[in-house]
Amino acid sequence: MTKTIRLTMAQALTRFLSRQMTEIDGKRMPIFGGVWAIFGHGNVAGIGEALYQVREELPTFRAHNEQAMAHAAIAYAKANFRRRFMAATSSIGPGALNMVTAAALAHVNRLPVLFLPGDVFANRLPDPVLQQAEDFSDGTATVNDCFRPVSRYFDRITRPEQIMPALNRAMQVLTDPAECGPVTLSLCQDVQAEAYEYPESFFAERVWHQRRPRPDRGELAAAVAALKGAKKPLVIAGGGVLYSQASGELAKLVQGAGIPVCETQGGKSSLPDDHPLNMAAVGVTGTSAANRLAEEADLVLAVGTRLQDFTTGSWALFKNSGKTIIGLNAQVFDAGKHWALPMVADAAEGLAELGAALKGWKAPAAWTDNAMKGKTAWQADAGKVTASINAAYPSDAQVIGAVQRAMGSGVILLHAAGGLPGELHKLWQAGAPGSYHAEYGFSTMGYEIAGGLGVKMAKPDEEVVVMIGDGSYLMLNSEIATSVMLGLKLTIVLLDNRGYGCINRLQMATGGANFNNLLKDARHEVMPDIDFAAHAASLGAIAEKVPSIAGLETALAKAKDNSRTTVLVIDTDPLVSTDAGGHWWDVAVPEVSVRPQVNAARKKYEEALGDRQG
Ligand SMILES: Cc1ncc(C[n+]2csc(CCOP(=O)(O)OP(=O)(O)O)c2C)c(N)n1
Ligand SMILES: [Mg+2]
Repeated sequence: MTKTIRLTMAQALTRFLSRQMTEIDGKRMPIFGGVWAIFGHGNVAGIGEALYQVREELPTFRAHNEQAMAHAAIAYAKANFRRRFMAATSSIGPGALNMVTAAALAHVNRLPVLFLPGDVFANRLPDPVLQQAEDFSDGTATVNDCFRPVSRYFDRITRPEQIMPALNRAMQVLTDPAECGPVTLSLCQDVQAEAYEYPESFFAERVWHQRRPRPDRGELAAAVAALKGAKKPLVIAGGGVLYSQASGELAKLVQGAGIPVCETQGGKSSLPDDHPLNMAAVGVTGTSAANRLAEEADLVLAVGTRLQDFTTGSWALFKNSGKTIIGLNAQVFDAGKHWALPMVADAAEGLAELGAALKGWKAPAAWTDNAMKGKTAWQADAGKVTASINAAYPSDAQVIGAVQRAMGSGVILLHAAGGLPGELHKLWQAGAPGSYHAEYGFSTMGYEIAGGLGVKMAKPDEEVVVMIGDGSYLMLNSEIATSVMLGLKLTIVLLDNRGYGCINRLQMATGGANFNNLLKDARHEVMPDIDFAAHAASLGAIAEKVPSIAGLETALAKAKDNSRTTVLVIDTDPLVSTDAGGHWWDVAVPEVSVRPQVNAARKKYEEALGDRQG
């Protein structure tokens, strides 16, 4: 006889989650770091009661906004290189839909997170329940169907026993390096509370290990042959290098073969900034050191990257028409992009096998030497734009310089949207793998503060520095209060340029009038003058507006000793960004317009389109 235990579906679910383990550096620990929850009628009695039962093994955290709590969960997984993750549960309707943007963020960035939104009654008897959207023709449709296109696996739980195969599948997706992404189990409210005789074996402790697929022999041989024939090879390191913790193998391969490396936003910190072969950022927000090599490269070894438009300059960057791209990626969809020679494998395994096969082979010394010269030239350019000045409105780059001087490279630096991603990608000198945390797959305004909180939960002993614009701050800042409540300190540097500076600059570059981006250019009766320091202080942070770059450095040095989240606000110039480095990006300009500036921008745009490789 199978031994069973009578539990509600929600109790079975939380008990199961609390028993899933992993091993990191030989230490066994729960794979779920906890559950973020905001309760409503759709989950308080079911999941809420069940989370209380396991609160010691599987802690529950309360947030102020469902999107933000999901951001924290996702950042936690990213900071853990996808080895550990979290769940996020909401009520039905608005609470659930607040998580959909975060689901898309995790989907784009290939990050594991378990969404547990409440759903309408499976028995339909109370319909329409509070917050139910009614479809006149489809009785099975609920708002939670919005999770389908942004989940790697979606299921609606309409019977209590169904949770068993669903959780089996969920764990496969969350722990697989290729499939990895958000899982949504939509939990009908009545079913959460329904009991079933679950087999005890379902709750046995399971240990999940990271799968590291090795390359196919044929694909490996083709990649080695292509590399050996290369005169101008270049590696692009993407986020997959970090998730695979392949930095050591990457360094070994490129040092052995003299191949320069450049990094995507997701891959930055794969090698430390001061590694002589690290040309740093590539693409639209790239360094001159990386981009001039990308233009000439005859072989591009793309490791663990989605090759998004910011990396490829909308496919106008790699100008060598005879080039070969090798796609080393755990996911076949990415490995074969743009007619690349696919090499489907874990990054560390793939790099190790390439390194072994290439032993003794070296790229022409002139190519490697030329790369290192370019790096020295770039460092001189970067030093100029990040140097300290005494101006009322410093640039983002000058603020970055101040943060770097005050905090060094030993912190975890986090950002997501606005002008900062471009500036930081070029200019931040990253240290250890994972010390640069960019959410630039979805570039979600409002990721920053909650994301910082998730990173701090994953790495409580590290100093987490969040850099954020005024626009992003105003969109989602509530988890400052949560960070104070949980005693998890963040250092937040808020750059106030009084509006959406980067989009205003993009508007001007595409011939547009200054319109609806900076606060001064938006329809208003009263010009806003927002006191960000007072706002942050009201949420419990230590907050200060600093008068200058020097003032920021002093305040940052002081903030190191603060035990509470600290927000430092500095006024900045909305019109300046770093010209050095960089590459064209495809932003469609109108074909006809009454504005001559738009027509002129269109002409330039059409010329640039001619550079795009097929
Ligand atoms: C949720 C979301 N809405 C809109 C955008 C488009 N967008 C990208 S940056 C930006 C402005 C950001 O303003 P701020 O945070 O002040 O940074 P700044 O551009 O001034 O550096 C906007 C609207 C986005 N990335 N995310
Ligand atoms: Mg701004």
